[in-house]
Amino acid sequence: YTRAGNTTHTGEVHSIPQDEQFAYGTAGFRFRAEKLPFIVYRCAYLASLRARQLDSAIGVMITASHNPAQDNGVKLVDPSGDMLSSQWEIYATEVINASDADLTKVIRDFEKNFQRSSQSKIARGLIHNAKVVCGIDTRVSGPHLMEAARAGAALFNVKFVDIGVVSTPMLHYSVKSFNEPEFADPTHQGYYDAISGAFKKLYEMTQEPDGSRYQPELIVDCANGVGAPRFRELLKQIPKEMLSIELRNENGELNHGCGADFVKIAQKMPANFILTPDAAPEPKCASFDGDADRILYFRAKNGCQYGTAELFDGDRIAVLFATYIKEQLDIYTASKPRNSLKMGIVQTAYANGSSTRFVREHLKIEPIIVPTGVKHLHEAASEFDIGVYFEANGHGTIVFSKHFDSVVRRNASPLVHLRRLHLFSRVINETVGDAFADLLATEIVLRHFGWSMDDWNQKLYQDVPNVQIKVPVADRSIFKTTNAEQTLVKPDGLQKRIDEEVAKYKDSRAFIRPSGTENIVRVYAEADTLENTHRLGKSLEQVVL
Ligand code: NG1
Ligand code: ZN
Repeated sequence: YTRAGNTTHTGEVHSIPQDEQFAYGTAGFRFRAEKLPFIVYRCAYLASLRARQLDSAIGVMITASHNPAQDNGVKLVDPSGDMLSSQWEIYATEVINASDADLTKVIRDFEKNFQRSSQSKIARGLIHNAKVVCGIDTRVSGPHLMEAARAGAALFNVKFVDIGVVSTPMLHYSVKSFNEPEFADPTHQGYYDAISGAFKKLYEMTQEPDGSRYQPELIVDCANGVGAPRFRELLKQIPKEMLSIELRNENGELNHGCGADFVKIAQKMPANFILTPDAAPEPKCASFDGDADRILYFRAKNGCQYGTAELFDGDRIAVLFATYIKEQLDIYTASKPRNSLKMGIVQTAYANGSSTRFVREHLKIEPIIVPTGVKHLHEAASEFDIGVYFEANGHGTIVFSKHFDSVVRRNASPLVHLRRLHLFSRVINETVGDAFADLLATEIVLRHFGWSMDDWNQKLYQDVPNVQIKVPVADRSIFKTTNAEQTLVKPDGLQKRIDEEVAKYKDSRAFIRPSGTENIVRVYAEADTLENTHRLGKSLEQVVL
């Protein structure tokens, strides 16, 4: 697994130039699968080093999420199931970018540094828990990359645990479970039991209000990815009377014409779904992405172009969760004002303007806006006792503080709203956004309020019409932003032109930022009508070109 001898899953050597540079982006390293064997090998080696340094399990997830089937990627997961620490992202970049000739020296320097901190522990026989835990998604290149990871971890003689084909959130959950055995059993079954167990208990405690319009039927688009086999297994734990779910897009081409990213960007019904609401309506649908860390709800949109989907996106799920939590918290705070729990909501600039307004005006919470990338959202959300974070694309979860632990989880309170909060926090996968967990949590809350899709739509807020356009560019690094990516500072003069275009429309908002994962610039625009949104989007596309 060298740059020169980078052997791919097809058995060919796809050698990598000695000076080709790679960066650890918001999604780790992600490219065409041919590039990855030597990258995965070095990443797993680095994971083994970190595992020894912290005497903990460290995760290696091999996936390219919503990208096409030919791609793959790798990212590392820290002991509590969080994303890798920023300092180690820099180390990862350094180790991957070394030439074959320099690698031994780079590695030796690292080992010297890190052994110094872990040496005494090793000497005292205190290294028991160091291991590299590795999972893959359903791509054909996965098993070969798993072997590259195994070889990388072996370099430093650290135990390697292959957990097979899993969703990204399952890998995060397993890593935390290995390090905190009281959290859950570190197996697929352990994850299913923990999440579905909390769901079933909370279901029993949830009373549908009189006149409830909640429907337990749901059709799920699995993006032909890992959600299909793994969610099918999880659902075996949940009685049909509680949730009646039909899975579609289980075995076709990964992310092709389906999946959460497709539905979000195209705002269209995915393949194998009825396209019009007239024929036989499919009232409630949801879509996972390829590695099942994102989820969107949707349905066919009335009175629109054939195939148009009405989205219930990450913002709407976040607001739904926050509304439920606030209801429980308000009852609690009324009785214990001095031991209050603080809830925060974190969004990015892509959040629909109406959702931001709703949070501010109705939930009375000032939303925190951070740059794109789960890492930023997770970090900001961790400042609260209950930190709800979601990207509009459906990646999100809720994180809970130590104070929450002691007030809610460790205190077996007889108060029903606290027990609800406790169980809700266990349905949620607090390590990372999880399509399965978020789906179960959404269904619980809709049932609690007695809401249909119509209710969920009408009782919160109406989305401002919006559009997202991908504009291919030669060099996206010339675009520099500030103000949580909402203002362009480079190239000179562009922001002024954006402002001029935006000023031509009512209720408008727009920004342009370089993608961190693709060689494109993204244009985002909102305006009073869909037509105006498209006009504004098009004119901004011209500004970039
Ligand atoms: P980029 O390509 O930087 O916009 C995309 C998503 C992010 C995040 C990452 C990681 C949008 C607008 N951007 O980032 O939210 O999910 O991929 O996969 O959806
Ligand atoms: Zn994903």
